Parts: sequence; C-alpha cells; structure tokens
Amino acid sequence: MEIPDILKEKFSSARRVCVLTGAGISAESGVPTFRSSGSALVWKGMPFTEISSARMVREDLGEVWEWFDYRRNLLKECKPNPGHLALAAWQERFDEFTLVTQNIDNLHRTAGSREVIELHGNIWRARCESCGRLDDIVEKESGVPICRSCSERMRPDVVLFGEMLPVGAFDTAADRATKCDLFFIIGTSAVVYPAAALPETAARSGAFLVEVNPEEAPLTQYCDLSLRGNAGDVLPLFTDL
Ligand code: BJW
Ligand code: ZN
Repeated sequence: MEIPDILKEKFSSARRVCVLTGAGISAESGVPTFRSSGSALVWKGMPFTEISSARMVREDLGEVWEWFDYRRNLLKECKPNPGHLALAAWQERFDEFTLVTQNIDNLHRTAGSREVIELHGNIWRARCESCGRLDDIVEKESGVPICRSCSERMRPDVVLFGEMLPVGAFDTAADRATKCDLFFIIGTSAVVYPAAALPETAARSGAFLVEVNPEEAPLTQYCDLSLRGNAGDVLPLFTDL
C-alpha cells in the first residue's frame, strides 16, 4: 500500500494531530477484538455486552473479576506491535499530539506513549467501590479484592456499559478533537458512545478524517480517506514521511 499524496501532504504539514484507537490496533498483538464478522465476543456463553456491564458488577462482581482475571492472563503474553510503536513515535513529531484509546490493555504505554487518554480505564488497576482508592494489579489471587483503606469491595477500574467515563477524560479528548487538523480513527468499529462521537466532533471543526481498518465501519462514510489494512502494516508507512 502507498499513502496517498493528499495524506502525505496533510501529515507533513499538520500541527495538531489526534488519534482514536480501538481493539483492532491490539489485534496483531494477539488481543481479541469485541466485534468480528458481525458476532460479539463471548465468554462462558455470555456475550461481552452482558458481562462487561454495570448490572453485572452489581449482581455478580465475582464473575466480573473472573472475566477480567482471564483477560489479564491472556494479556501477559501480549507485546506492543509495530502499530503501537509507530504511534509512540508520532508523539515526538507534532506540536500537539493526542492519543485517545478505548483499549484497557495498556499496550500504548508499554510501547512508549507517554500521554494516553484511556476512555475506558485500565485492566491492570482495581478501584474501591466505596472510597475510590486505586491499586495497580501486580499479583492477584482469585476472587474479589478488598480495599486496604476501607475494607469495602474493589472492582476492575474499567468502564462498562451503562457507566460514566473517568472524570475529565472525555472532555479533554473532545477539546483536542475540536482543535486538531488531522484525526485518525484506528482499529475501532466506532459504535460505542461517547467515544464514537469524537471523529464527528473533529470533522465538524474542520479536521481531515483518516480511517485505518481492514474492514468498513459505520463511520467510513464520514472519513476523508480510508486506508484498508492492518494497523501494524499501515502505520509504519508514515515513519519516513
Ligand atoms: C483492525 C485490525 C487490525 C481488526 N488493524 N484494525 C448514544 C447512543 C446510543 C447508545 C449510547 C449513547 N451513549 C451511551 C450509550 C450507551 C453505551 C453505548 O455506546 N452503546 C452502544 C453499543 C449502542 N455507552 C455506554 O454505556 C458508555 N457510557 C456512557 O455513555 O455513560 C453515560 C451514561 C451512563 C449511564 C446511563 C446512560 C449514559 C460506556 C461504554 C463503555 C464500553 N466499554 C467496553 C468494555 C470495556 C471493558 C472490557 O474490555 O470488557 O469497551 S465495550 C467494548 O467496546 C470496549 C471497547 O473499548 C469498545 C469499543 O470497541 P472497539 O475498540 O471499537 O472494538 P471492536 O471489536 O468493536 O472493533 C474492532 C475494529 O478493529 C473492527 O472494526 C475491525 O475491523 C478492526 N480491526 N483487526 C486495524 N489489525
Ligand atoms: Zn476503599
């Protein structure tokens, strides 16, 4: 694949660049996506929309922990791929570079990205339901961890369906989307709100919208350009521009 000339020009002259990533950027690292070929990720017979929900946290937090323990175990084997590494290099390149991710896998940080707006939290952190204490998860036994400050239950520090995003995270992302010249939508089906509203916000403010995805997504029709390929193949092509 060749980067089209118009995009080469935009990329070379852009001062403010914003990127929204989703599960697809981690696919080549071995992390499963949520929605592939029209079917939803399933665990123990439950679609992820059920287990990754506010209702499930209320009704069966033990099961929710089991689901996230299972996924953290898978992630232990996963390393950043050339797509993550290319984006880490972009932070040195522009006057302002904003990386917004819906991923909870921490692979952008492992790849060297310093400032990452994590809209949906981080799977390597636990949060107390009562006092809000945050703990990194290093070695975890099975079951529901108990808060060392107030002895209440801790939960994964991730944003599930029906839950609010971390305070300030979406506002900062929306502000950067409003101000950027170039907005990349990488490896996301962009169907989950409010994250899916960011490309539209950027476009309304005049940004050039570029999608990197091997498949079409509902947002494709609003993009100025679609690069059909895997993030790990496409993003390194920008390195020498
Ligand atoms: C590749 C590739 C390769 C493959 N290279 N690409 C407005 C309208 C309608 C509904 C709502 C609305 N506002 C809010 C809602 C409700 C809900 C929502 O959006 N529902 C829609 C699904 C209809 N939103 C919420 O509940 C949010 N909260 C909220 O709005 O709070 C306010 C509120 C509170 C209370 C009441 C009412 C309002 C929270 C959403 C949190 C979502 N969390 C999840 C789970 C996180 C924990 C976990 O991991 O289990 O986050 S859902 C899941 O989807 C996960 C992802 O971050 C998110 C997005 O998925 P993503 O990343 O796009 O992945 P896929 O699999 O969908 O796509 C992968 C793509 O990659 C594909 O396109 C592939 O082709 C591509 N690909 N290989 C590049 N190599
Ligand atoms: Zn506590």
